[in-house]
Amino acid sequence: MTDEPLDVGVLGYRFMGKAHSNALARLPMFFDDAPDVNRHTLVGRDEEALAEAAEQFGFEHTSTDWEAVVDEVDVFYNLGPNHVHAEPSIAALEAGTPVFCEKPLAPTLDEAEEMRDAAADAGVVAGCAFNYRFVPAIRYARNLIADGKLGEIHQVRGRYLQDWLVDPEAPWSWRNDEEMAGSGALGDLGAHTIDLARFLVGDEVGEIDRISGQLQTFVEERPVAGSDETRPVTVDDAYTAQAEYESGAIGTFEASRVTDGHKNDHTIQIHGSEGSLKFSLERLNELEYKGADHRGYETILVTDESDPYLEHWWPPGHVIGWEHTFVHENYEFLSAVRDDAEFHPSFEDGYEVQRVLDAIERSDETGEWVSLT
Ligand code: 4PW
Repeated sequence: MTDEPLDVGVLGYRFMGKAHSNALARLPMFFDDAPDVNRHTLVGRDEEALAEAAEQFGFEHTSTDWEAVVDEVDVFYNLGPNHVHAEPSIAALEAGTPVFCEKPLAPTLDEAEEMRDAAADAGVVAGCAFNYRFVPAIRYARNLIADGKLGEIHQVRGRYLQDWLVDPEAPWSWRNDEEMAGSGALGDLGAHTIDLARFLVGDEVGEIDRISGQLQTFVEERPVAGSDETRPVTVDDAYTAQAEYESGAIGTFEASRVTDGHKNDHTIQIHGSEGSLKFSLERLNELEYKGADHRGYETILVTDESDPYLEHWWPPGHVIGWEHTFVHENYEFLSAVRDDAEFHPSFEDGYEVQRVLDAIERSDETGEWVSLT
């Protein structure tokens, strides 16, 4: 345990770079007991864009050389595209530097396995940034489930729907490329739902025992921004899957980036012998709960001081948003680094999710159920 400020190096300065930098800036203002953090070095390839981002996000230094940075800082954040998750993260771990890596852990199961093993060998904190575990209403739901309020868990239903690729003219990006992303909606969105289900009911239902799934690509090529060229789309636009857990509970999962009208619709439902729960990211301050003695669902507003993380924010009813999930996960991750304590979701958790993603892809290829245990 150390009280020295932690020097953080961050690779990536786009969407996730901004979300985590905002969280680091908010921590001292709202979480008194969070470790002190220096936004030390921002890492990227384009010097001009990097300098601009560093200024905007409050970083002291920039670097185009991640290899030098992983050894120099106290904590390394890997927020780059999926194909740059493995090498820098493993190098940081080999240098004894704790790592926080965006999801999915890697584009392939082999790389995820190498990352998991590197974390185990290094014996330092290695976290996979599944931020939706840190929504207060999700924590509240997990506590209800752990208290037995739903009875025996029978069914899990999860979907994550977006629509930013429904337009065939939406430009090609690394997220459309198998080499760089691994998979499409499956890894980008489905990974979150599979992790959330593990977090909510993993203790009750165990791991997924077998799964079957299908992937579909509706738009085969997309224009390259600023040119007349197109590039092939080599990942899925959407997937569906059905699963059986070790306990015999069953689950259905789906994700899509082409579901017109759904911007960021991450919804999970849990059904047990004595009750049900529904959560939707579009109403993230609420949880719908039906107990055994209720005729229907009641809506619980999860904004009280006694609710998870909420004593740090505003009075009851003063709702929080998507960006707060990043503050909460950074608080937990950095506290674990300072205290040399356990942190979840870990690289091991990220690897377990990757096994499921890989099994769904294999099921799509063979048309068969795939066994995971
Ligand atoms: O959580 C989501 C991600 O996994 C985000 O809201 C955006 O869609 C960014 O990447 C995916």
